Amino acid sequence: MTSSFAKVAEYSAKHPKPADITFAYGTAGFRTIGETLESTVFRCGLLAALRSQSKQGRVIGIMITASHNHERDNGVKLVDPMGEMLQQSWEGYCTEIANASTDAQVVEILSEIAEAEGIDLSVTPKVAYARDTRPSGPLLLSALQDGLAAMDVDATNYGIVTTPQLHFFVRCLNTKGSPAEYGEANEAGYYRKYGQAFLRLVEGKPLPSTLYIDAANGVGAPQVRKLAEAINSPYFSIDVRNTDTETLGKLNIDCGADYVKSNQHQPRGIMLTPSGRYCSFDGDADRILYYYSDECGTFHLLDGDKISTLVATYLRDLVATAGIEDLDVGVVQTAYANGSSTRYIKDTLKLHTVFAMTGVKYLHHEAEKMNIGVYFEANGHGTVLFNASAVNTLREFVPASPAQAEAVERLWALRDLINESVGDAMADMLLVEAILICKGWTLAQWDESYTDLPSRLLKVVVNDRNIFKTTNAEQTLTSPHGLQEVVDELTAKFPKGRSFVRPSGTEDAVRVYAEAATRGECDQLAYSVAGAVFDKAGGRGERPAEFI
Ligand code: 16G
Ligand code: MG
Repeated sequence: MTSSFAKVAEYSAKHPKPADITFAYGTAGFRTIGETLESTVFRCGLLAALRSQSKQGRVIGIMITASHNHERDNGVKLVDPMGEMLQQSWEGYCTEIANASTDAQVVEILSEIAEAEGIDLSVTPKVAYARDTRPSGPLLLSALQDGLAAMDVDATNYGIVTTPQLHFFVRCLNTKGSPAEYGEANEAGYYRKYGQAFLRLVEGKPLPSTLYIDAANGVGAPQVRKLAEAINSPYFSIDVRNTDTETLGKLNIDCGADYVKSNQHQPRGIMLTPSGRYCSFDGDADRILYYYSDECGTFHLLDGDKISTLVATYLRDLVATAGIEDLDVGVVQTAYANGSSTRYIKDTLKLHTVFAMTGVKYLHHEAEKMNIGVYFEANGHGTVLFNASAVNTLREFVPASPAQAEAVERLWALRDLINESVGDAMADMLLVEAILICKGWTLAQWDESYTDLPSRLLKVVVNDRNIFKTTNAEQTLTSPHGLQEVVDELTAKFPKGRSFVRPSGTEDAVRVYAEAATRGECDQLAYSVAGAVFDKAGGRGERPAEFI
C-alpha cells in the first residue's frame, strides 16, 4: 500500500511543520497566520486526494482563504463532491495529518486512513482548487500543488475566485451528465446560470436604482464586476466600492460584511444617502448584508435574519399561489438570530423554524431535512435548499390556472438563482434583488417586517476555552459548572432578555451574545454576563468593561 505514497515523504520534506504550532480543523477549516500554514496546506492536498479516491474519483475541492479575517491570516478547507463542506468524520483526519511531526508519520497516517476507510488506491484522484487575494496565497498554492503532485492528482486550478464559486465548480464537475447536472464548471458558466435565472425573474418589472456594493477589497470585487458584465442589463446596475485587491493592508479593513455587522456602521468608502441601496460582501464573498440610511441619517442594517425572512416569505407566498399543498418552507437559524426575527417567523409567517449550531455545515444539514429549507446566519451567511421531495413535487405538480403555472415557473427560476452548495454573496444578492424588484420594494419597506431587538456581541479571552461546553444549539452551557445558572439569573432581570455563551470555533476566545428590550438593558446584560465569564472561568487580559 505504501508504494502509492512513494513520493509523499520526499515532497513533504519541502514543507516541514512548524514545531511549536498545533493545528486544528475548525468550523471552516484551518485558519491562522498565513505563513505558518505551508505544511498544513500541503497535507490537505494529500488528504483531498485520498478523499477523492474514497469517493471513487469524484472531484474534491480545496479553497485557500481566511474569509473576513485579517490579511496576514489565511486558511484552507476541503469541499465534498456536491459542493458541501467536508464530512465531519474526515475533519479529525485533517487535524491528525496536519500535526504529524515527521515526513514518515505523514505517510503512516495516509496509510492508516486508507486502510480504515477501505480506499482503493488505484483510483485516479481528482481535485479542483482556488484561492482568494491574500498575499500568502501564492506560497500556499505552491505547497498545495506539491501535495497534489505527490499523489498524482488530476487537478484543476481555478485561480482566484470566491469561495462559493469554487463550491459551485465542484458540484458542477461531479454532476456533469447526470440528472442533477448543476451547470458549467467554469466562471462563465457561473455568471450565465445565475444571470439568466435573475433576468427570468425580473424582466418586465420596473427598474431598480443602483446598488452600491462594498467588496471588502477582496476577491468579490473583480468577480461581481464580471457578473455585471455577463448580466449586462439595467436590472443590475451596480457601483462597486472597496475594490483594491492589490494594496497591502486593505482587505477587510474598515469594510466588509463582518465590519458592518460588528460596528453597525457603514464601511469606509461608502457615503449613505437616504433612498440609496447598499450591501457589503466579506473577504471571500460568501456573506452579504444590506443597509440604508433613513431621512434622519440613522443607519439601518438588513442582516442575515432579514434576508432569510424576505426569502422565506416570498417562497411561502409563491407556493401558496401555485396551490401546492404538500410543500413546506422552513427556516434554520442559529442562536445569534435576533429574537424578533424568530418570533416573526413563528407568529406572523407561521413557518417551522429550528436552531442549529453556528457554522454553515450545521445549518445546511438541518435545512436538508426540510422541503424548502431557508438557512441564514445573522452575519449574512446562508442559502436555500430544495430537497429531493420538493423537486419531485414541483415536477409532478399540474397547475390548474395560468397564475398557478406562473408561480411554479418562478419557483423553478428561484431555485436556479440559488447556490445550493453553500451560502454565496453574489447569488444571494441576485436573489434579494430579484425579490425586491418583483415586490417593488425599497430597503426601508423590506425593513418594516419586524424591528430588531438591540443586541451586543462581546469577546472574552480566557485561559482555556475548551472548558466551555454547550447544548441546545449552543444556547445553554453545560460546563463550566454553575455558569449557566449565573447567566440565567442575569438574563431574568431584563425584559425580553436573552443571552448565551459559546466557545469560538475560529478564534481562541469565548463569545457572549445578549439582547434585550432597550439598548441600555442589552449592554448591561452583555457586560454583566461577560464579566461573570471572565471572573468565573479564567478570564485573561482586560476584564470586559463594566457598563456604567
Ligand atoms: C466560520 C463559519 C461562519 C460562522 C463563524 C463563527 C463557515 C463557512 N464559516 O467563519 O459560518 O459564523 O465561523 O465563528 O462555516 P466563531 O465560531 O469564531 O464565532
Ligand atoms: Mg467568508
